[in-house]
Amino acid sequence: MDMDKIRQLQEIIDGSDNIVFFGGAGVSTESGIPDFRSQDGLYHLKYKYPPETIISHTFFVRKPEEFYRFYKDKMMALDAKPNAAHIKLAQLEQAGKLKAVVTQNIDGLHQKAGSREVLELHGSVLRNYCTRCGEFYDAEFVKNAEGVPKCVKCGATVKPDVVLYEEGLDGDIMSRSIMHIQKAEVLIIGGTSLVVYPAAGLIDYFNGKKLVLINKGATGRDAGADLVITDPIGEVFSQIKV
Ligand code: CNA
Repeated sequence: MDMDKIRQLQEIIDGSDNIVFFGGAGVSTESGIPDFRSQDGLYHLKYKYPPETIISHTFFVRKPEEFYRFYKDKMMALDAKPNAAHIKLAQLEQAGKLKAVVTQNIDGLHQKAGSREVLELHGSVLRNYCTRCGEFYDAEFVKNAEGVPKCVKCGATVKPDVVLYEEGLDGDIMSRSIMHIQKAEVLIIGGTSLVVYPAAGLIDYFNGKKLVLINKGATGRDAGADLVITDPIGEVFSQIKV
């Protein structure tokens, strides 16, 4: 690990009480959840259809059995535990230094670690609703259902509160995310390839002092960052003192 860069990150964190974190699937790989674009990510596995196709709205409507086979197997990691990155971010919020976590993740691990202001741009596997009557179902209900989960009240298909390809993002969550990023003094971006839009475009609203990027692979934003760290994000945060 590049300890000089860790020292620089510690200095940036020590010097601000207005930090926002923007993250993606790479934040949870050290919790055992595969991301999309790493070498061992879901996009490199061989399926009958590419993952982008399976987790699209059209596919959900047309082939719900196949959607749920993939989704339950690959995207519902209900036993995963927060790693040092999730935990340290929650502690930074508790210490009054971090104002919000804006995440593309759908795994609920930031909340499990104790973070309170978590803006889930792409929803959460932990919430599911009947497509007809709106009845709420938890993740266990979906995971344990045989095949496609059906509403016990009206019999219609239950859908995860997850933003599938072709679906729009929630306007309120978008505007709250923009508000936090616009007001931030330090923006730490971590574990994201920054290629999924409109989420990745939110970082353009940052107008603060220090931009930090913690990502194993290179991103299109490395050149504009004040500090770029390419070590695993959980290991990086495990070195940070709150
Ligand atoms: P991505 O495109 O798969 O990119 C992940 C990035 O993280 C890559 O650039 C990796 O190099 C990097 N990375 C992987 N592990 C680490 C690590 N330990 N430390 C530092 N960097 C690491 O994922 P994005 O989030 O950018 O793409 C957005 C998609 C992925 C969103 O729609 C998510 O919903 C979706 N997703 C979420 C989860 C989850 O909730 N945990 C899992 C898989 C996919």
